[in-house]
Amino acid sequence: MRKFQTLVALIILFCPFNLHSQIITNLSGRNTFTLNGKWNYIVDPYETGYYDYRYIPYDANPNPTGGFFLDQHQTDKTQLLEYDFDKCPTLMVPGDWNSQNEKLFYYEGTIWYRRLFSFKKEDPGHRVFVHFGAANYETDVYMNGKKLGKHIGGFTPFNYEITSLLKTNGENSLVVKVDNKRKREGVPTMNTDWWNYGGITRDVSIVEIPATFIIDYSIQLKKGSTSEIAGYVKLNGVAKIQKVKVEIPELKSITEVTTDADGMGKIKIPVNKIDLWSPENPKLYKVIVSCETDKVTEKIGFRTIETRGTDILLNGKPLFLRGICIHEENAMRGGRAYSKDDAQMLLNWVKELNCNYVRLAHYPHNENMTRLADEMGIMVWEENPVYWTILWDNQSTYENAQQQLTDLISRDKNRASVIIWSMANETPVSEARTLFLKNLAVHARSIDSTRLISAALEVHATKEKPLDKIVEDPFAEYVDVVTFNEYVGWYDGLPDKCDKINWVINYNKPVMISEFGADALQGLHGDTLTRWTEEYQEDLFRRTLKMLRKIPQFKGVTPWILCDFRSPRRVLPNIQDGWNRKGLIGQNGTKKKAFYVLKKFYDEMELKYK
Ligand code: GCB
Repeated sequence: MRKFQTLVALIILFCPFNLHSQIITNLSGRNTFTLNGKWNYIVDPYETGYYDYRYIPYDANPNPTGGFFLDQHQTDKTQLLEYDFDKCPTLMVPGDWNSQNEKLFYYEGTIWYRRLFSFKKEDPGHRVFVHFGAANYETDVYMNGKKLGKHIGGFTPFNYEITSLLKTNGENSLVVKVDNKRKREGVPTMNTDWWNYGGITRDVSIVEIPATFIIDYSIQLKKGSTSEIAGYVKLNGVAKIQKVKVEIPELKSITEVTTDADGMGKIKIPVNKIDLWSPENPKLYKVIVSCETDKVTEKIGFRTIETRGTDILLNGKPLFLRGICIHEENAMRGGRAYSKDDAQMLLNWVKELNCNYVRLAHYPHNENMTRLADEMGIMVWEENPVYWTILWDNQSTYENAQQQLTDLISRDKNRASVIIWSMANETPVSEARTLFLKNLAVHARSIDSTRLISAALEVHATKEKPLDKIVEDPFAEYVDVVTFNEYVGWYDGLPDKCDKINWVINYNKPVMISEFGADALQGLHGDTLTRWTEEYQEDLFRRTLKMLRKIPQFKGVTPWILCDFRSPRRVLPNIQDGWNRKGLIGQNGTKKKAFYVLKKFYDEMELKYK
């Protein structure tokens, strides 16, 4: 154990990805060419294209012969080729494979994708990258027969430089192996209560960019300050030492700094009067970041988020977070959500509930969600997929979890809407788990000191006092907001149990409830004691909200969940049929009765905190 602790501490101190991730920030501000659309695919459950018959990866063999699926064409009729992408069917990218082809509905394994494309650079001196919004879970990328790299993690972006491999006259072939097999050492691990959608689930783009370019920047108000914007600009390329300029025209602000030999320039921007971002006023400023060789523009909002005692303060003012949990799924399509339209549909419902906040459970959602949340004035909790029973003692599992968290923070650090990074969900307390989460929290703070840290914890009771619900967790010491899931009235007794609960929460910190709920099949009616009916769910919502108001530090809640969602764990015929039915909105988009109970509660809380 001690050895593991030292190891993790060393990883945190010396890991190179600790500094800044090499993902191109603000892709939408860049010159991109989409590779979305139809991709040919091969289903490869035995990974025949990856391993030879001795189960050695072709990648490990300098002269591979045999089945490696690198998109060769049959030019010599004597050559043995046992695959042919040209004759294969297609899948849409972005999109999960499960909802596109009935035969792939339950598939967990490898699929090879191939996309041909021609690309002419605007400027011959420019560099070119291929960028993936996400692919679940393990992805190997090959361009014109050469391996670009392997990415692990189903919900975060990654990119590779292809400048030297790109044919600017003629066709290029991009081959991508995506494997969504669940793994014991993975993050998440084997067991989750959501569908393990596989495939290239988010946008794929080619990015053309100057030889030395602005790869990353962080531009946010300094923690607790409304008079200083603090951050950095980072260049990538040979001309690392340059004058960098950050302009915010509406504030008449121009700040210049010279980057160092690593391409890094720290920025401090004094501001006089700034219109702060909030749900009531989701103000975004146009920010222009430029250097001698590059320029990029983005809309950024500025706000502060802090805690004081048991309060959460947005721009210095105490608030109540009126939230709802969301999975990255379009319930009506029964597949992963990925588009702007999907995000708009989900966040419109959030607004209808009169929420000012969402919990994006249980993994990083696509970027459309946080960008739209910025515009619509919805605060966001984002979560690392450290869910349930991760291998706490495994070093590579820790590294994987930390990398995913790093990449999430890197992607969304300029989103005013994002106020909380969640380290994990419902993890069983043990020494190794608490150390794992603590190290993640220390890491998150080291790369983003401006936001709050939390995790969805659990609640317990003793045999002697079953009605005393205790929230006590060694990880609570490391969070800004003590947050927990509870299911009194569903997994734990009947709804009237809510009326008898005493809360034992001895933390002088704000407290939020990250989940509560009950399953109801939309359209199924009965009395309040009949499981699966809308009336049961409605009654449970009424009683739970009343119960939670008794917690003195109660500062927010995100009931479980906005929409019904697919889960292979949910097998009850005619009720669940592969769906978790705790949504306030059914699979067909119809609102259940509990939706209106929650809305009424939020209308009241809005008035109370005006
Ligand atoms: C939980 C989990 C969530 C499940 C939910 C349920 O506590 O955090 O992922 O889907 O309960 O419906 O049981």
